[in-house]
Amino acid sequence: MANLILILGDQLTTDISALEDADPKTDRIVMAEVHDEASYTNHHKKKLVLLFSGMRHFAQQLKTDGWQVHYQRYHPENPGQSLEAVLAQQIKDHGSERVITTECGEWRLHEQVSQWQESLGVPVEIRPDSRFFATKQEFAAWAEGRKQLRMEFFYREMRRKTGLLMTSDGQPEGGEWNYDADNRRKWTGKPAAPAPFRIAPDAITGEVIEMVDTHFKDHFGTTEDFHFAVTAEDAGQALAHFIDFALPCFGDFQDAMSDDEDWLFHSILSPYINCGLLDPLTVCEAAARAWYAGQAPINAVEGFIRQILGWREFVRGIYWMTMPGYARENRLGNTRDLPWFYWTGDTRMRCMHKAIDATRRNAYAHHIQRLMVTGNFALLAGVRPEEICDWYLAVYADAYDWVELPNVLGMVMHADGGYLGSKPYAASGKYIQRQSDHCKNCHYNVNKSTEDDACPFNSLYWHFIDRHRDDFANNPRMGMMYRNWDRQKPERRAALLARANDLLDHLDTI
Ligand code: FAD
Ligand code: DLZ
Repeated sequence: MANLILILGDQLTTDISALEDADPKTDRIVMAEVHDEASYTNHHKKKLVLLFSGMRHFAQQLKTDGWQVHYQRYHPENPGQSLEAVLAQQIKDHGSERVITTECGEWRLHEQVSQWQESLGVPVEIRPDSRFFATKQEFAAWAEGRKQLRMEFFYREMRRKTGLLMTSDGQPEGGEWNYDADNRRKWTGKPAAPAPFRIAPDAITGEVIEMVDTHFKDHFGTTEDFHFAVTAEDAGQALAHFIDFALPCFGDFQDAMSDDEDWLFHSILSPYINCGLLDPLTVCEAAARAWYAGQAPINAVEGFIRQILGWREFVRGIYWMTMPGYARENRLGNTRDLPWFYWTGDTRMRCMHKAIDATRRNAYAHHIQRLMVTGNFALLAGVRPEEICDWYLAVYADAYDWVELPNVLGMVMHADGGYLGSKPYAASGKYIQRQSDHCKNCHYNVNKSTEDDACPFNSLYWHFIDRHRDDFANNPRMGMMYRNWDRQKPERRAALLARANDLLDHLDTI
């Protein structure tokens, strides 16, 4: 039977389930750069380059391996500007009898693919995505009957299932499941942070950069200094670079931020893992090997593996269990628009400027910048979840709805009523001061709260606490905050709320 096998831009691996049992003699692989996928959000230019160049390299590899590949390069005048249109034309041209694909990662596209059997007039087989540790069904079975879901318990299941960092008698290596308490050090410049892995653009990437600069010039960010890997081989080198140079300090400085360093000791592997260039098990095994070989401490290796085996799987499970309703959640009733400086970085708040500027240049910011700076600010300011989710989906090279949405709507905005996290990660400027050196270079004074030059995070924090008393006062993890707030003198509380209200009225100019 002659099949069309559709491989999406974030499925760049020969281990993808759509290729299982495929026959290079009769089956035809389809890959297409299309306007619909390239423009459903304002994708960062570097993400477009990564995916289009990654797709072109992967298609070339498939052809070299003997596959028949139909590859459509992007052009605004191509007749097929959606995946469905490209498939329809291929079916017409080749009389293909069936379409095979691996389930996609976004509800938006999933809904379309589910209609294809009818619209294309041939059977469409949608196979599970086997690149995850837990199937959707396994996660749903684990979650069933639980009122709140906690990553830690799911993570332990995944440790037991995979045997990662487990002793032969089923105990966690080192005696503890979680070494997070050791992972909160501030970074003061020593040890020096390693430069991130870089690879110079080859001719294919060069062509893609030119194309993106021509046809996607209004998209966020820049293609300048593009240095991501675009092949599995080079992504493997990026993994080796991380294990050798950054993993040993990953744990210690996992929650640190710096005015001078964009990347610190993070792996910068999410863009590759999410588009298929790296396999999550390979990544976790490489980290575990470093611990067994004495090259990295347990707090670093466990902390790193937990992010992939725990958080990444956990948010994916939640996404598929709760969509499409999850995307509409707004349990804190936020109504504010996203301040314009999220797109420009043009704000006097040093930490915000630094995080947004790095995002614009690199299509990357590390977890603490996303969670405790840009995320924390949106939470405190009461930005509508839909708007802040759209921003996060657009600006990062690793962003796909399945991973971005639960992180933003659940973890950051607490818009799901605490289904994903037991308490909001709301924090004042003190947290940012403790974890970074931004405050010493800031226009605002982190030690002030009510004055004109006071750090905006301080009064906005108390405004958040005050306006959400009904939501959080009975939360055992928030009780102390309410006691602290209630202990303050009425004049002090009034001054804090006045300062916050003034900031909220002038968000675009702070
Ligand atoms: P490292 O710090 O080196 O972590 C190692 C790996 O763990 C990452 O590569 C990633 O695969 C995984 N990981 C870590 N934390 C998470 C998490 N919370 N959820 C899922 N995987 C995780 N991650 C994305 O891949 N895509 C997104 O669109 C995305 N949006 C986010 C939005 C917000 C508001 C927040 C708070 C987090 C978001 N994350 C997202 C999670 C995390 O910030 C990124 O995975 C991480 O910063 C990627 O950089 P890294 O590869 O250097 O990660
Ligand atoms: C993100 C993306 C972009 C920008 N472009 C394409 C594309 O042109 N062709 C394609 O097959 N896939 C692309 N992708 C990835 C898809 O949007 C992705 O598969 C879905 O968002 C589901 O995760």
